[in-house]
Order: sequence, then C-alpha cells, then structure tokens
Amino acid sequence: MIDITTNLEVQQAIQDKKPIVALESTIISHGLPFPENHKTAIALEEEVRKQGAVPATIAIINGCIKVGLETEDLEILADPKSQVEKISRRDLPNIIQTRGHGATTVAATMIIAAKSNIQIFATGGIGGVHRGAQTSFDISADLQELVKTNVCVVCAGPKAILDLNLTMEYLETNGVPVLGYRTTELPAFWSRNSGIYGILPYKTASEIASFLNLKWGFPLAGGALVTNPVSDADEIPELQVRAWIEDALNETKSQKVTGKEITPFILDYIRLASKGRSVKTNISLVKNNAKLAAQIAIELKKCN
Ligand code: PSU
Ligand code: MN
Repeated sequence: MIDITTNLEVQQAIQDKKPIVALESTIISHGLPFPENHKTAIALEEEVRKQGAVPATIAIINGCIKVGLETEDLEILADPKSQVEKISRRDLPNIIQTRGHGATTVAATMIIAAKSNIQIFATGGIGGVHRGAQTSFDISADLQELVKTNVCVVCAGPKAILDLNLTMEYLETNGVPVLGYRTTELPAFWSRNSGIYGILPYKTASEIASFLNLKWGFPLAGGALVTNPVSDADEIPELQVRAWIEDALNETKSQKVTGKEITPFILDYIRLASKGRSVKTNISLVKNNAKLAAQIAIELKKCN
C-alpha cells in the first residue's frame, strides 16, 4: 500500500467534512516562471480559503505523496534549482521508488485526489490532443484520466496550443461532459473564444454541483470538465495568440523537443514572445478557476 500524507489543514477538513479543492503542482514547477510560480501557488490556496473551502495542493516530495503541502514543500517545488520531475500517471511509481520530488499533472493529481475522496480540482488549462497528433500520437494522459477518474476538473479550457476540435471529439467519444461556466463557447485558455460550441452552458456553481451529483449518483463513472473563461480584462484575444503559438510549435520541431517537455517548452516560448503577458493571463485564469472550484465544492457538500 502506498501512503498518502495529508497536512494538518486537510486532515482537519476531512474530519469536519469540509469542502476540499485539489490543486496541481506541474503549473508551479513547469508551467510558470520563478518567482511568480511561488506567489501564485500561495495565492491559489488563499483564494480557495477565502471562498470557504480548504485547499489541497498535491505533489510528491522525497517520494512521498502529499495532499496539502507545507511551506517548505511549496518552496522546493517553485525553486528552479530543485530537481522536480513532471509526473503523470505512468511516472507515479518510479518517483516514489526513487524518492524524488514530483510535480503532478492534471492526470496524476486527479488520481491522487480521487484516492483521497476529493471530487473538485482546479487547474489552468488541461492537456489534450496536440496538433498533428495524426502522426505524432501526442495525446495528453489528462484526457484518459478524465474518462475514468471521478473528479471534476475546473479549467479555462484546453491549452490553446492544442487541436481543440480533436480534443473535444476525444472527450465526446469517451463520454466526458464539458460544461461552460456562463458561456456557450469553449474558452481557449488565454482567450475567451475558440469558435467551438456544443458545450453545456451552466450559470451557477450550485447547478454545476447538482449536475455532478446526478452524474455520479446515477452512477456514471468518470470525470467532468468545467470550462471557465478568463476575465475580459486579462484575456489575450485569439488572433493575437495565434502567431505566437505557430512560432512556438515550429520551434519545438526545429529544436526537436519531444514528449513531456513539449508543453512546458511552448508555454515558456509564449511567455517570452508575449513579453510576460501570457503569464499574467495564466495567473489570472487559474485564480479564477480556484475560486469557481471552491464554490462548486461548497455546493456539492450541500447535495451529499
Ligand atoms: N495549466 C496551466 N499550466 C500548466 C498546466 C496546466 O496553466 O502547466 C499543466 C497541467 O499539469 C497539465 C499539463 O496536466 O500542463 C499538460 O501537460 P501535457 O500536455 O504534457 O500532458
Ligand atoms: Mn504529450
């Protein structure tokens, strides 16, 4: 049996049956630059508490799975000098075996959240079907996890660097519902618009909670995706992002970036191309998602 260590705050929340929101750690170690990554990790936890729920940031520290981190853990994960691996489903046993530090992706965070009975999880943007997946076979493990693991992931849409149409087809085929918070159009991470419709518009956290209660009560196994558009004030319009994404994708090809390095490489490339604007947007959208996730977790407790 693998042990999961919870911090005091999460232990207390489990005892008191308080609403808990899982937060991931790849965004800290591989998604945002230092020191914004550290500040954001703290701010996300604060946002969840402010709404009245309890944050549980998930990571692996010295081979130990942690649900709810200590101050030092966050420092390790954020420090660019630490050796922190990006951990998805396939990588979990090895990072425990080798007693390393691991930042969990959406897929790995969902697995650990589900084992800890946490049903709501906030991130920035999920991974999905990459452009050119017809030949590269690059499909994020996040999608398969959404198919089989009973966790609701609140995000700002799949990352705009992906093939959003194929990502939506994959989710449809595999029976993963995609909800839009106050939108009928799929948001595209940095942008509010994608030109893709066919998601389920929901107006309130309480309606989303009763949707989840119905799905899991049925029971229909698997996750659900709640997409929450970034605020008007912080969005980067799709037209503006498009060229940066194309340049970034060309650069991955010429530098032969492969596997799990691709997403962090592209995010960093766009950070530089946008002169930091993409980071500001990323931070804004993930905070927005933490807030909504906390509200849904609170409403879901009322349903149980
Ligand atoms: N959201 C962000 N930044 C990130 C991620 C999400 O705002 O860096 C991470 C998540 O952990 C997600 C991962 O699982 O990017 C996707 O990686 P890949 O495409 O290699 O599956
Ligand atoms: Mn991949």
